Amino acid sequence: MRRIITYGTYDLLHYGHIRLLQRAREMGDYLIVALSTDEFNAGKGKKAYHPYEERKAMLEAIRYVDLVIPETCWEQKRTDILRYQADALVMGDDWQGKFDDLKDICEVIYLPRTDGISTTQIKSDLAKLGRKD
Ligand code: C2G
Repeated sequence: MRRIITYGTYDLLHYGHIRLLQRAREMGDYLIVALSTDEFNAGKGKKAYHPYEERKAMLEAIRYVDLVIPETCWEQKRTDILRYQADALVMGDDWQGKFDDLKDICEVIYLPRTDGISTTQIKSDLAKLGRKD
């Protein structure tokens, strides 16, 4: 069984996220998503619209996702990969090169991001709508 792992915040879930998860899952037989906790996001200077438990429930409802675990720090990837016996770490290419240090224990694959959509874009578009009302 080829096991894939990926990391992210997955806030305001959108088709860019879904396409990443679908492509990641199709690279193996089992997909683990390490989901940023609210506390970890605070450290990234991000405040998710949906709290962790809601973001986790949404990911668990996606057919491509087999397991959701918490991401509490940047440094846990190596431990996660070994603990969950991940064969590949898959991320969008906005992270190109950032995780190459893990190539000694698994494949590291960066997939093209989906253009034209992001959580930030959604928030800014909605804010504009709010100003028009
Ligand atoms: N993504 C994508 N296309 C988009 C938006 C996001 O392919 N239009 C991908 C990102 O490249 C990432 C995943 O979807 O692989 C989740 O994106 P975010 O929730 O924005 O995650 P991020 O803030 O990048 O956190 O330790 C790594 C971090 O937890 C990653």
